[in-house]
Amino acid sequence: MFNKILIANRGEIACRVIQTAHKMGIRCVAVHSEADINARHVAMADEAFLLGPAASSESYLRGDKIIDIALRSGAQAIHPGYGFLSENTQFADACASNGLVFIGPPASAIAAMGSKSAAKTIMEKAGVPLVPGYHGANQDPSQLRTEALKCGFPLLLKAVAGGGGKGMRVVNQLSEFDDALAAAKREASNAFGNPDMLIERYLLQPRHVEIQVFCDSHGQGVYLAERDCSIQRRHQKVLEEAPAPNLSDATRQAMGEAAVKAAQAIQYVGAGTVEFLYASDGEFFFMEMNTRLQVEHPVTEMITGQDLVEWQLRIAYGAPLPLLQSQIRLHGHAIEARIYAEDPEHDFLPATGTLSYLKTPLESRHVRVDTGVIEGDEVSMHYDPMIAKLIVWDETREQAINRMQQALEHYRISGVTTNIRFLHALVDSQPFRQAELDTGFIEQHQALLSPPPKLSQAQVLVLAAGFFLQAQAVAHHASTQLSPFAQQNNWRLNTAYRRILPLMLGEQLHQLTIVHQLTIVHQPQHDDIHIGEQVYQLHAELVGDCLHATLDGHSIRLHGALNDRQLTLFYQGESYVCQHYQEQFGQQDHSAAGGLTAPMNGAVVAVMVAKGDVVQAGQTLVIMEAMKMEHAIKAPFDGVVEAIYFNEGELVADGAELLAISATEQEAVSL
Ligand code: MV4
Repeated sequence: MFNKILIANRGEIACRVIQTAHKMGIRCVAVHSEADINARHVAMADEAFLLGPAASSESYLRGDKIIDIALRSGAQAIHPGYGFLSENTQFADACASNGLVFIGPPASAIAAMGSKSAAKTIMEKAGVPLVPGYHGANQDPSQLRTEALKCGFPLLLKAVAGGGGKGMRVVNQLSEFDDALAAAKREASNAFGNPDMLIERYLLQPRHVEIQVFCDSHGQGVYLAERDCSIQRRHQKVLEEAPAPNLSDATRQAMGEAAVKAAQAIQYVGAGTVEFLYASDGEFFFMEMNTRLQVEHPVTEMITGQDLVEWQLRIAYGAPLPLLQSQIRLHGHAIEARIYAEDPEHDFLPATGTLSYLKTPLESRHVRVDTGVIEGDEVSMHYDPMIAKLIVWDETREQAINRMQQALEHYRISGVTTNIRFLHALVDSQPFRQAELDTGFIEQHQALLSPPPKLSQAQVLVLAAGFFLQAQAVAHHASTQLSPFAQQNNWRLNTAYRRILPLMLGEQLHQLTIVHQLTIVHQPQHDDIHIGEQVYQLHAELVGDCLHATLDGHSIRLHGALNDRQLTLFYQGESYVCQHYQEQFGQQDHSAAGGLTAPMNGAVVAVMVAKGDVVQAGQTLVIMEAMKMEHAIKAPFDGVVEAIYFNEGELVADGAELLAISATEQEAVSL
């Protein structure tokens, strides 16, 4: 076996490969960009080399540098992971010509799947079922029109050079054909530099079912069942599961055998995935072949009990397949959810930020977390926004779904917006539970996937107040427990005291009044929390970062992450962010300098004084707003307002002088 390999990737897949390599006693060389110097994959590896700046084009895509590092470090093979260089024929060739093993298929097999029409021709010859249509070389518009008529409508125009959903166009009737063809060709020319099209009958509501195949360098091939990856959003997979629900053993076998034939038709070696469209009537058709290990491989591992990275390494070393087809058994059901840094409420825009709080569910034989990040890491815009893959396994699909829900509830992230709530709604939806899967699922069930929040605004505020108070009490206790004054509450028995807690939730500021009811005999101590006219009775205790709360007789447990004045509450797969609002007291250094300047870019929302007014130190002069937060600008000393430079509603720049006051008497000395 190899004794040292280089992993030409980052993130969770690099970590995943290192884990298996170490299990097999293989040393690992990591490569990384400047941005990833402290990344988990670098820490896990035995040694690591800097590639270059954060941009992939200057780091993880630099095949030349990577080969150089492999040679220098004495690595015998390169694992490309997925993405980046994993399906790059030049890189695979360059490895070979430098005496390095590319842990993947031969370059010729990658190339054979590069063109859709060439791939279809190969598959047709190998007897793999294809969607009826045309994939010939004759691209004459009149020829294509004739083929369209033969195919029937609706049909799909696909760019020969396309893939992953790019360069496709549905044509519903003949009258639309000429225009659609011209437009599709233009698009394909621009996107891929190749205008060629193929024509396929357009399948309605198909499922995406893919077969995991492995071939060794001795001509043997096996399939390791299938994955249903129908739950996608704009051709991005969101949930994957194995086995595919409601797929008969006969179909599994037929699809598996077709997939192995497909792989063998291109002299495949290593891990590959053959994707099929699975029609509602049970027919299946070859879609494309991915010549790499895929993101969703863990669900296959969970139901087969096999380590697919180990299979890759053994096969790359020249060993035969670890198992015969007859030895591959399936057990139970696995589901993977991809946790992305994105905002489902804003069109799934990628999110960035610092993972200031990151807690993962406990791992077991039921729960697996594949990730490349740790608490404190930055999610930047340079790389894929996937934070982690959460994989669950259980005996039945229904139990696996329950596991997934629970595991998602135990995945807590703050600092970066994620799709966890969306995933939770997805796995909990009736149509998903009933396995009504097709590639249009997410679009079709949008309403179900953004359900109303489980906690009302008032509940969130009260629970947040409880968290803030308890966190403060814990901090206070820690600092005073040795002091005789720690016992002071005893002589305040049977009294109550109140405080005001201003909380920002969303864009709204709420003034909560908290009346602390001290111990009354036989009644636990609690707080009366007033929000407007309403009063809520809360008893709360903080255990670590878990709040045990009883709110009006309902006991609730929820976790919180306190970061400075910002609190994220986690409840049943949802998170709520609120802010302990604090007026910005004229920014100390500003008042020390007597400067009455804007502390940030913002708007003047209120001018509280007029020219000539006598003001006292600490009096609010102007209220500004920035980032939806109000800031009070206060008088640094007693004085008289000499001039006001801005009116209400005006925008001001950071540092702009807002008004001038002259100090009374000797206070002026401090200026
Ligand atoms: C299709 C199809 C329906 N009929 N081909 C999209 C990605 C590309 N690899 C193939 N795709 C499709 N091809 C025919 N003849 C529907 C899709 C499709 C799809 C396929 C798999 C997963 C998600 C999808 C989402 C939209 C469309």
